[in-house]
Amino acid sequence: MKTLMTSALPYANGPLHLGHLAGAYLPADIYARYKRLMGQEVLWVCGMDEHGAAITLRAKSEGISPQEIVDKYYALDKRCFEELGISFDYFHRTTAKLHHETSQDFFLKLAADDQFIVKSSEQYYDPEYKMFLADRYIKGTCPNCGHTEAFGDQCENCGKDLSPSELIDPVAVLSGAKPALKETKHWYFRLDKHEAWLKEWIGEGKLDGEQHHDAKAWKKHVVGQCMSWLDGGLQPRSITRDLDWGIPVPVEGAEGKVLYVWFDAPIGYISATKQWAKENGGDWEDWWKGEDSRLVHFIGKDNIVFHCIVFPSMLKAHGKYNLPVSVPANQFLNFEGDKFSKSRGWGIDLEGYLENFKEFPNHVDALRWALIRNLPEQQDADFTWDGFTEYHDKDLADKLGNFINRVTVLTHKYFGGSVPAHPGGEHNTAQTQVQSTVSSAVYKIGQDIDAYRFKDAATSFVELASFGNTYLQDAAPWTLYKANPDDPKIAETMFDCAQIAAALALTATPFIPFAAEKIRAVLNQIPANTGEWQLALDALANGQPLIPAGHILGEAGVLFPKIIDRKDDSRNQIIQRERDKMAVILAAKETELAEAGPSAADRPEAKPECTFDDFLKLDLRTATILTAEAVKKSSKLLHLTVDLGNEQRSVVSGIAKHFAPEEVIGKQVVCVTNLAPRKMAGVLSEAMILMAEDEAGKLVFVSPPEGFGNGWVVR
Ligand code: B3M
Ligand code: ZN
Repeated sequence: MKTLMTSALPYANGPLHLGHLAGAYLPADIYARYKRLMGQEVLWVCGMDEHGAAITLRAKSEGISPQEIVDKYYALDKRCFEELGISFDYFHRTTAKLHHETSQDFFLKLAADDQFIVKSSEQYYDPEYKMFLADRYIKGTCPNCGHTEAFGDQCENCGKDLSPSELIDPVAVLSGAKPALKETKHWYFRLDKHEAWLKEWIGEGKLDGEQHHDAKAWKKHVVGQCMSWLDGGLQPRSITRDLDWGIPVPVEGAEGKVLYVWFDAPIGYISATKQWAKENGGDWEDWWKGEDSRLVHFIGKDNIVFHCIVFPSMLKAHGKYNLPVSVPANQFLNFEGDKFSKSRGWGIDLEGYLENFKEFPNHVDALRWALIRNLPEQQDADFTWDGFTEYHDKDLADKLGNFINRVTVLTHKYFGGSVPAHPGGEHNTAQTQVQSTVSSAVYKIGQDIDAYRFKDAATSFVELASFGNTYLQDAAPWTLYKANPDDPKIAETMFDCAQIAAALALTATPFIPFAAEKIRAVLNQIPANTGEWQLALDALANGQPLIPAGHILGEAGVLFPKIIDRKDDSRNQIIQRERDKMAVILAAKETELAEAGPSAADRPEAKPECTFDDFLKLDLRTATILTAEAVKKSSKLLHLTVDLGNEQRSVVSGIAKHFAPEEVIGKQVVCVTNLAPRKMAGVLSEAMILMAEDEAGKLVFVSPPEGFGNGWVVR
């Protein structure tokens, strides 16, 4: 079985940041590298998404042509991906002639099969620019959440899929004019005709009555988003736009119209495969239609519907194409507690990281590793420079690098660098604890990667490195050597450690490919080859060593110089410069907030109306905090005892980031006393203290004025 992999085509309208890497590219790279090491056939295609209103808007704002924009970002993204070790088999672009032809042919086939309806409708038109207002050319208030800067195709605040006509108080982005409504016609893909089979395919993994994939193996948030879309009912979907940048609609009567970017972009996966086949003598159709080929889409969560509902419907409507067996969409990565924001300079883009960290040892692997250890696989995650430092120093320097270095140094010291024979003979390793630990670790890391559980795979990798360090420390060959340099236990220990080191060097490759090559060099091994992981599994299963006795190791060295290093602060200074940039932005934001004062827009959204009876259900009473202490397993919680007049209660409150325990003792508060008791971080909470949150997110007590007694009812 071979695997055709795709990663979401990045829009060519701006730089990529760490969040993009953690979403559709780094997970896919781990997967592709592993599959190749297992000797399994993989083709991984991607490319630039170079059409769409967002690009023409960017071109207008930079005063250059759309082609110049896409050329700029194609070159930038391609270079950044290469430097970061993102090992696509082909990186195409949707302005390529072959893509235009492929998309137009796809359109014509669907048109011939009556998969479209042509409808005229009134659309917003900019009287000044004399153009219809598609998607990003129009902004207005989101009908769903009230966000005043929602686009004509999506509200970036609540993520709702919109059409321009749904916007409240629409405004033309370019001219600022109030748009007029004008008649125009568009081609609509009959997505509604696909609702029934999609429900069965997404919900049960079945296609035309056959089991197509394991629906339970799909991520819950992917299935959830699709099912809520499907439950809302599918409508015919407009797939043409009145724009002058894009792929011309290849039929009579469509002058001045182009294919909607989300119609042609996924076809970009097909044209990329075609281009690869053209240049490498492959059979593109076999990858897309062959029975022995499986399709996997790697994306971020904002692209789920397009990859699980719209594109599969297009493929099914066209006929004979395989549908994806998995779409392991990641959630979002935030940066230091907030969303990445180019406009606010919050975050770091790939180009910026590669430039600012180029003096940092192993800068690419350090970033890859920090992202992998904190991937937003099931829920959003937060990248922090503290986390970056900790993952690098604890995992890579202290555990991995330290172990490889010690094994090499000691093998040179006791055996002249030659891996000693295991006293019980090489086949003896089949029964040793080390052999079974290494074997199950190499297998588990692979199984986790195969199941898109990359964080678990990385954790198992770290556990193997920790096992190596513990095994070496417990064996203490340096003590044995002092007592008796010929103690066979020394040879056994160093032979076993060489096996653990070899397993680490091999299994590091999908995660930190450049450092893995360096580790292999220290072990005097060439970079891991296609199929080598499978060969390692076979060897381990047969009790064969990964590194045979007599193998001469290379020279030891410090593979990962630590960031927090008393003698050399240079690496930490590189990070400190990034922290300083953040501090400037945060200070500017606080000044802006202070000057602007509280604005209605900052207020959290009002909750839905409730009845007076709802309110009467709450039992609110005054109380005094008697004791307060931190909760061991949490940085956010304090454990309090409150006096309610006729009784005392244990309360757990999320205020530890705002108040020290000693600050709150004696405070008079208002409590909700009839919530069901529950445990938080293992501590029982029998009431809740009312707090208010100011614009900057600071908590303050909702306290009665002086002189209140405890247990007085608040109504
Ligand atoms: N460029 C959207 C995005 O970057 C789009 C992905 C296309 S994949 C076919 O989020
Ligand atoms: Zn919204």
